[in-house]
Amino acid sequence: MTTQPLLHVLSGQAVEPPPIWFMRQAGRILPEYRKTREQAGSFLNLCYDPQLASAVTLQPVERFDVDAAILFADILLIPQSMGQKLWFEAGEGPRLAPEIESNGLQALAKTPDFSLLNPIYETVRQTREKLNPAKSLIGFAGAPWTVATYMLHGKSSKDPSALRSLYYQQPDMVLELIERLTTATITYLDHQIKAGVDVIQIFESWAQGLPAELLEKLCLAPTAKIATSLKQKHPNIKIIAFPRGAGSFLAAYGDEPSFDGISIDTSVPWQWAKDVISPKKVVQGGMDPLLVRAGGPEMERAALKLKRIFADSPYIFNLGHGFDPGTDPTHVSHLISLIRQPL
Ligand code: 1CP
Repeated sequence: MTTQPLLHVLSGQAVEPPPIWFMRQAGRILPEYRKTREQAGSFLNLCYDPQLASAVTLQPVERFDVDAAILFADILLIPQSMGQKLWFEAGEGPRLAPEIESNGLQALAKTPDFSLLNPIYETVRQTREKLNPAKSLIGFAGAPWTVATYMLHGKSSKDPSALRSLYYQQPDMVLELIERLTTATITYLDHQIKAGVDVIQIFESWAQGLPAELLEKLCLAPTAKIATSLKQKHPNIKIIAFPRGAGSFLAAYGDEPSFDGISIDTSVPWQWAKDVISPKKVVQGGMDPLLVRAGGPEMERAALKLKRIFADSPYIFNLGHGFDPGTDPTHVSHLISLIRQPL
């Protein structure tokens, strides 16, 4: 019998109070994170330094007593191991070069160097060793389409429709890239599980606006392939899919046997998720991160409403996306104490 509330709920049992963790709980809002990040010199140095990355992974558990730690890393380490250069422009975000849209798949290394990812597994080992056994350690990766969007344009695509057009113009190239990412991601997550993570979350951050046919082909099918393969190797691993912006196509995610949990974004109606997804999968998240930034009565009202809707169903408390960087950590502590009070 597991003592981890997150694993308990992911096995399909309602837990009261619901387990709590937050997306981007480590890197967005904590002053202690900023200190460690400074010590590391750069974000990527931090990702590849197991001792410091492990310290940062544990910080939110130490400060907030959340039920899970999420590995400190990034979804863009995979393209780096596939041969693209990765760096971060201050105030602008990630850059990958050479980008694939104009250079084709030759932009990638003939032989990917997946040994670059070894320090990440070491972070997992060190973290699992230090983490309280009642807390879960979540490993993660980006879903292939989401990672492909950065690889194709070499940066964050503010205009996702350009990527759809690219797919319609060069479907074979995009599908080949997704296929390679799927294979690499299976290996990456398999190693995270072997190193000790309890749960995997797959982030599909750029599903929004895709027609259903593409959601099926580019998002759901590759994500399900990853999850199915991981479950074959590790039958007890729990897997949460987070297709942000998938709208009512979430129902199809609910039908995929290899997922245990579905994380819902800010736009998903809670009652709809409870009625349509809860009978099939554990629902996670949903609350607007900007409510936590605001704090006060609006945050309190929303938190209690969410808790009421999912009372008696297996549910993981989380937000509809990562914390807003301007969020005051005392709002987070207050939110947690509210969720942990009986209704
Ligand atoms: O709590 C944590 O911080 C955990 C570690 C974590 C995770 C789970 C980081 C650290 N990034 C991620 C996931 C991630 N990275 C996603 C999926 C979740 C989401 O949609 O937010 C995505 C899309 C990325 C890509 C990425 N990496 C961006 C987004 C750019 C865009 O397109 O808007 C950025 C800015 C990064 C860098 C990054 N990753 C993590 C941190 C702390 C940072 C900031 C680096 C810095 O400038 O110091």
